[in-house]
Amino acid sequence: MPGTDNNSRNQASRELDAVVIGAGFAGLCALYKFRDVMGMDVQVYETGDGVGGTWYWNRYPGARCDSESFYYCFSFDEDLAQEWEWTGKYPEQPEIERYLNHVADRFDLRRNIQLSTRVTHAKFDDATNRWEIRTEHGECVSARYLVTAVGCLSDANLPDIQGRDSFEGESYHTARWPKGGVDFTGKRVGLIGTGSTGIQATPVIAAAAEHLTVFQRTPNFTVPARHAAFAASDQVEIKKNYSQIFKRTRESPAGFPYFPIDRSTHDVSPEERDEILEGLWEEGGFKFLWGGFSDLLLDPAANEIASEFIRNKIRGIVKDPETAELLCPKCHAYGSKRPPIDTDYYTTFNRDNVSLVDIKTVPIESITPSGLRTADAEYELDVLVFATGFDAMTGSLLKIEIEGSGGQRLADTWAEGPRTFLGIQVAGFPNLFTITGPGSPSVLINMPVAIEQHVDWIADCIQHMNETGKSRVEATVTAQDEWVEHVAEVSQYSLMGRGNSWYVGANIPGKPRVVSPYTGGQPLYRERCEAVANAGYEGMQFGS
Ligand code: N01
Repeated sequence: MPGTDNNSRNQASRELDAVVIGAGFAGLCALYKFRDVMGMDVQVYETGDGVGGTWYWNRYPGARCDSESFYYCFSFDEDLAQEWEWTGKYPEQPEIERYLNHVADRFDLRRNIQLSTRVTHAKFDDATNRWEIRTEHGECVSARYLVTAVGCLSDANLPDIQGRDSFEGESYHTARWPKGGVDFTGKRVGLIGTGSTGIQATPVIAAAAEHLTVFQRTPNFTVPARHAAFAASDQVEIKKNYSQIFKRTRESPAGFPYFPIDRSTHDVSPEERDEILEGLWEEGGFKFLWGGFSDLLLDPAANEIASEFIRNKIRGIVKDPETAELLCPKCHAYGSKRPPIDTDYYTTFNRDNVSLVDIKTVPIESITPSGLRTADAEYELDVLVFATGFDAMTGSLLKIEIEGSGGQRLADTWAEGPRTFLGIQVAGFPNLFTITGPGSPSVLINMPVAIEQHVDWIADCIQHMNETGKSRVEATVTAQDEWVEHVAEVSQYSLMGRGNSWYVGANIPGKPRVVSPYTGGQPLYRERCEAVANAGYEGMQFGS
């Protein structure tokens, strides 16, 4: 059995204060807060054989964070922030994985983390107000609280393409990449998917492979990252300003230490507008979306101006006009799908060893033992890469068989789409807390900021229960219904819910189409969470 060195392996009927599922950013943060700050008895279970979550699994070539390193990290410990040295602006996967391992060691978290252990079942007992949690190894523990830290983008989506398993070459999903890497030398590689992952992986695979064929269903807008290494003076400046940087990440709409500019695209002349967009393109990163104009995600006409600006960049960069036009998104607004940022994506299509295949017009018919077949061509491949994304927001939660009060199943309760109160609690599932759950800003803001806010809020709620002698808490149906309605209403003002993306579950056949993340921005969301807590957890009912 894997992980036998872990301490809780033989304690099948252990009584815990909390079980946390997942040892990525969220699980590590929760363990630290609950155990070291609150003094709780906590056990973390993690499927992987290392900590890191997203940054453990996504080790594909080119994997790099799209948020800047110095604020894509924990703020809960000043010394941690001061001692860790980020090497540059956008850290690569190994660097973030190292950081999270450092956090696990620095706070001695590993002694309460059981690796290589998937939680399969969780059942709430109304008689004891406790969760009974079972793992794939047959262990069973009891906990007052069940806290899910399973990630929003962790359930890899391997599309059900005919003949998929008949392929005789190597095939990999980007989120299940082998630890030793993949040698592409002299190989013909096919890559399916042009989301953030495919866009990061394409240039790196192209540089190593004999030939890379990118199978594109939907072209995507991407803006250059402009990655740069930090100079020693950058480090000094960041560390000097850390308290201010972290404060700003908690106050800004997207959890970055920057505030969006309050200026409409229509407030300036076309020349000035182009100059601003050009400046943002040169600067690179997410700022293109919110650093120039405030209406790109609100006004289709404003959005179209930015969209056309990017299309013209593609036409300028990609030498073959037919390929350039294929790479130009024309059916969705910029930002209606999560915008990628890239390093050399479009220029990669100028390489002789790279070709682009439009599978929207001529779909994939099947995967064959020797490659892939579309309606009009056969592609001989040695390696097939699936950069096909995730069953986002709900996939990993629903993989666990969760039974709440009265034996109701989470999968049934969410059959028409997820329903939560603040994205943290679910009516009918007492003492369950979902870190960055659907209905919270989660993926739309800088994740460590979203995670720390949830962990703090959950800890305060548990503290309130301890002080008032309660052993059971759950959202009321009324409060949950109102929140779900609010999330849906707010989403109507944004273009984010209008693309066929994982934001709305459109990437998974048969998944109910619901805008899962809260699009109202961090300040409004935090205000609401604080108001609920300050009113004695209004909208939640307690029992003993
Ligand atoms: O997944 P995606 P991703 N046949 O769902 C295509 C985060 N992230 O892994 O658009 C053919 O965005 C699909 O086509 P279409 C980030 O939040 C962060 O790239 O559905 N194609 C699409 O092109 C991101 O948004 C970072 O038509 C199929 C692609 O696969 C999220 O993760 C880095 C298909 C999937 O794109 C997910 O990104 C990377 C099929 N059957 C990712 N099924 C960093 O910040 C799907 N596709 C580091």
